[in-house]
Amino acid sequence: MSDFDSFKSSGYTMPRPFECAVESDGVRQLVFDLTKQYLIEHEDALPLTAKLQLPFKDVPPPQLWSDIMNGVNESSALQKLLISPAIVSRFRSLLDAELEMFPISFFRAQFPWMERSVYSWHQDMGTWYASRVPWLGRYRPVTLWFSLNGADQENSLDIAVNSDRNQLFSHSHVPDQGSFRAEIDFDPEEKFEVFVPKCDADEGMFFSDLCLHRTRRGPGLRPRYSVDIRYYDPKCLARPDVPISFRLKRMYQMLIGRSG
Ligand SMILES: O=C(O)CCC(=O)C(=O)O
Repeated sequence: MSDFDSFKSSGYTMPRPFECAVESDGVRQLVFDLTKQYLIEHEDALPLTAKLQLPFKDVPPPQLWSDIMNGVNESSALQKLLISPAIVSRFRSLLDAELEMFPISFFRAQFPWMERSVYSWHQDMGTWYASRVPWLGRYRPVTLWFSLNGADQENSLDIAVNSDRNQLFSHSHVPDQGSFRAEIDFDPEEKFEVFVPKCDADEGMFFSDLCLHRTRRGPGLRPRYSVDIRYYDPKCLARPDVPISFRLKRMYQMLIGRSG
């Protein structure tokens, strides 16, 4: 099935490779430079991707996570990856439209022992719908979850298949994360089939802004690095069903000019 057909029918696509190793190596090098002193012993000659798959010797200082997140998210290397032709052209064929980059496109370091890097069930739109930037909730960006060092069934994501039903659930605030918890009164694992992607470095999958998903917390001291890359069609407006309480929260946040 093509990406387009699978996205339309189930709200996500299978992981596939992207030809952007030059750009993603720029990001990998930055991550490696920041983490190398904390990794288990290794040969210098090891390929960069393999270096990023090494576990840490020990739990590194918590500041390391913030340093990587800030260092990479503010880097020109990440910007180059976000606009790499291989990535933009795949968004274009998926959306078949003029595209704009959505301003929320983040590098993520998943350290299994760090609660703040493990996200529970949420829809991406729920994380920005009630933010202080009202225009974000007007569009339907698609997320490309792009892997920098591979992910397997232990440490990737749970994707609730067919959970994109034009319904946005209320989302509540999670300390140190943001509006990342869907307020749902059902267990997505009981209601939906759950797809757990497995991918190599430089592979990625698309999913919709209303698709329920969560982090799978990996084992041990092995980090997982990914980038959420988002583009949207400015002609396609979001019209999901939203509970009145979440609509009111959005109005309130807009009035007081704070994010929720
Ligand atoms: O990479 C992850 O574990 C989850 C990221 C995610 O769901 C998000 O940023 O919306």
